[in-house]
Order: sequence, then structure tokens, then C-alpha cells
Amino acid sequence: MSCLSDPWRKMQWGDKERDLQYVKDYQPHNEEVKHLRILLHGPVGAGKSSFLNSVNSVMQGRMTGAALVDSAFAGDSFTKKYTTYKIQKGNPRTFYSFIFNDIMGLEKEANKGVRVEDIRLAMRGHVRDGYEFSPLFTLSKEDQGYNSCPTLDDKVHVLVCVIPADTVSLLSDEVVGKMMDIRVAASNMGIPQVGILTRIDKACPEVDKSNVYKNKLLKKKMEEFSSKLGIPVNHIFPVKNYSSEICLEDDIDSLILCALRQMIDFGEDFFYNGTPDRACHLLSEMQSVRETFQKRCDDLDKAIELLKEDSKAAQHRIENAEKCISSLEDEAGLQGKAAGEQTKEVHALKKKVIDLNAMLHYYVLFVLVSAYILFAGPLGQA
Ligand SMILES: Nc1nc2c(ncn2[C@@H]2O[C@H](COP(=O)(O)OP(=O)(O)OP(=O)(O)O)[C@@H](O)[C@H]2O)c(=O)[nH]1
Ligand SMILES: [Mg+2]
Repeated sequence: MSCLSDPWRKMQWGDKERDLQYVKDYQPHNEEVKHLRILLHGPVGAGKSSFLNSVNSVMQGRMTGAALVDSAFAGDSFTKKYTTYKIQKGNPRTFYSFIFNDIMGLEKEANKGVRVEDIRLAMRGHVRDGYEFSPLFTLSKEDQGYNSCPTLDDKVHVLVCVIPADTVSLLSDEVVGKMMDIRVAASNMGIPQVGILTRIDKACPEVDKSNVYKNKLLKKKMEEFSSKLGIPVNHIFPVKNYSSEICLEDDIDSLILCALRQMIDFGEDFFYNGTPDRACHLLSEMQSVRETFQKRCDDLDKAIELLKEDSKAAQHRIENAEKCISSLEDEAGLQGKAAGEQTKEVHALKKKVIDLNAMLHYYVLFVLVSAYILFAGPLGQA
């Protein structure tokens, strides 16, 4: 494809050092935050991890590879965890004032790739560093990876939509739909958005990296990106990530630094864009307080339900015990009656024995008297 005689976007080429100094000196103009948080999102294999490696390399002045990149693209997202990348400033314990969050890529199928709801939670600061995304389940409040009280520092301050130039035309409606949902959520939270068009060398192998804005095909790709996702063309930046190179190149660095500088400037709008963003921030704070409150109420409801079940079970046991007692009482009553009858019988028997004894005494007396009469009379006469 032919080139334009004049670039369609003005860039001050060769001013790489100025942009580098700008991003190196950057400090957020808000005392509540230590750093500006930039979240990268986009389809699987778009070059998200490669972009943050490229930024790291430019800032360090040497090739680096902190984020793992998939060199043999196998279909599923290579990045699985929510990972924060800080860029070292010289000595190992000091870092630049902007940080990146890399996430799992988006996929066409509903149960594959990162879930839109998880990205919403990440933007609100609810996802802890190291959380492993599940394509099937959204991060829940009970999960260890859930940060229930995010600070302004934990929230995302600028959202970067990463699209590969060589496949922008092939983006499925489903992936575009997911990205639109994420964009709408970010807009509602007052998060500024930037787009980067990666893999420009793949889409236009003949592109002159020292003046990408003269390339007609690339212009068309950026317009396609803009119309598909609704991001204005002047918020989209073409980049070539370090992928096969072994040394830094000025033209590649310039594109990366230009994109990074814009991210920082757009991100600053999150803090200082006046009332709407501040209101959005307060709204998001209120939302998180509401969520915490709702969670407590849910817990209380659960506890009450459990107590109700316990009291039902206790009531049931009491009823059973009462039934047992009454049947025992009935049994005891019957046994008491039987015992009374037996006592009566014993008394009757005793009486009989006494009567028999008395009869026996009379009988013996009678025998003795009779014997005396029979034998004492004749003996006296004799
Ligand atoms: N030629 C070229 N290759 C690139 C560029 N950016 C990324 N790549 C390659 O594209 C492939 C995917 O890049 P990744 O950085 O892993 O993409 P990702 O968006 O992090 O992908 P997931 O983590 O799987 O979602 C890798 O092989 C990279 O080397 C680029 O600008 N030019
Ligand atoms: Mg990745």
C-alpha cells in the first residue's frame, strides 16, 4: 500500500529523550496516591504482556522480559493472573510512579478468557495482585483474592485497550461486545481510556517505523479500531512491541514512549478532571461501602436463618421429650394400679393365714380339752 506524502498525525520525531524524561519525572498530582495504575485489556495474544515488557525495556535502556509472553500462540490466554508490574528506577527498591496491571485476554466464548465482571472488579480495585482468573466463575467476596476495601491507589486510573493491527478486521462481535461492556463500565467510573494498536509490523511489513503516520493501511487500521470500539482516533496510538529484536531501536522506543506519555496524561484526568470524575470516584467509594454493608446484611440474614433452623430443631426435640414423658407417666400409672391389686391380694392372704392360725389354736384347745375330759375323769375314779 502506498504512502502519504504528508503524515496525517504530527509527531516530533527524534524527541525521544524529552518523552523519556517526562515519564521518568512523572509524579501523580494527587497526594492520596503513590502511583498511577494502568490496566491493559484486550483479546488473547494482542500483545498486552509484550507492551509492558517493551515499556520496561525502554525505561531500563536494555531488553527485559518481566512479563511472560506466549511465543507459540496456542489459543488460550497465556497470562492467567492479575499481576502488577512496577518499573525499577535505578536501585532495586525504587520504582517509577506508574504501574501496569496485566490480565488474562478476552475470548469469543462466554466461558473462556477473562470475565467482563472480573475486569469491572479490577477497575474498582477489588482484585488483589496474584489472583488467578477463572473463565467460569467471577471473583466472589468470600475469595481471598477479593479486596473488600480498596483505596484510591488500588483502583485503575487509566484503561488501555490493546488491539493487534494484523487481526483488527477479524475481531469477533462477541469480543467487541465484551470490550464495549468494559468501556461502558470504565466510563461510568470516570476512568479515561486509551487504545494501542500493536503488531503494526505484522499488519504492514513495509511500514516505516520512523514515520508510521504516512502509512495508509495503518491509518485504515486505526480508523477500523476506532469505529469498532468507539475510541476516538486521537486516543489511539500505534506501537511496535519488542518481539524479535535483541537491541533497542530509537523508532520503536519513540512510539512506545509517545503512547506511554499519553496514558500518563489521560490518567491524570482521573484525578483532576473536575467534578464529574470526582463525583464518579465518590460514587464508586459509596458503591464499595454499599457492597460491604450489603455483604454484612447477607451474613446476618444467613445467621438468622441458621438460628431459625436451630430453634425449629430444638422445638422438635422438646415435643419429642414431652411425648416420652407422658408415655412414661401412663406406663407408671398402669404399673401403680397393678401394684395396688397385688397389695390387696397379699392382705387377703395374710388375713386367711391369721384365720387359719386362730382356727388351729381353737382346734388344738378343743383336742386338749377333749383329751382331758376323756382321760382325767376315769383316772380320778380309779
Ligand atoms: N511482530 C510482533 N509481534 C508481537 C508484537 N506484540 C506482541 N507480539 C507477539 O505476539 C504474541 C502474543 O503476545 P503477548 O504479549 O503474549 O500477548 P498477550 O496479549 O499478553 O496474550 P495473552 O496473555 O495470551 O492474553 C507473542 O508471540 C509476541 O511476541 C508486535 O508488536 N510485533
Ligand atoms: Mg499476556
